[in-house]
Amino acid sequence: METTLIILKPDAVQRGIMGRIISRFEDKGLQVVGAKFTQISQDLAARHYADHKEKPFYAGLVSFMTSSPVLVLALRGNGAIAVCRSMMGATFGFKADAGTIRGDFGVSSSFNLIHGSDSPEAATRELELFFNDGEVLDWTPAIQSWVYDMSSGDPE
Ligand code: IDP
Ligand code: MG
Repeated sequence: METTLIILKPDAVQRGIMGRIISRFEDKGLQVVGAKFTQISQDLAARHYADHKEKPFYAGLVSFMTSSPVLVLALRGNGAIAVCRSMMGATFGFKADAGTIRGDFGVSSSFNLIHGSDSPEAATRELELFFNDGEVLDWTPAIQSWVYDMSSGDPE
């Protein structure tokens, strides 16, 4: 089981499509194990996007991400990091495939609705940035034994 860090960005919150995006992940079988509605500080945005510091879009990205509240989620499931990336679609809405979140809900290059960790290392780092100890909860969904084959004792 993997846990990934998802951010429903300011445009997703302002456009009122948080619910529809969360429903896609729930429909897939991913489990919400953490959630936080917050406005990201300059410092947190800078730490989160440190790898992009030299990019021409960096200043605009930090300004966008701090401009209005976001919903930060921790999602858990089998292969959750790659599953979420594939459900998100390509970075730019106008290039993202239909059927993906970015492909279905957006057409912009910078307002692209959602962030998702891109590797296990990034997920660990980002979950620690956004969630304090005890804020990511281990709980067993009632439907787990129908989402996964639990006959071996572990989810398959
Ligand atoms: P990702 O979110 O698909 O992983 P990254 O390349 O890691 O894409 O870029 C991080 C974020 O920076 C993107 O989600 C998008 O909001 C923004 N971004 C990336 N490239 C551009 C660009 O060329 N113009 C404007 N914003 C960009
Ligand atoms: Mg990225």
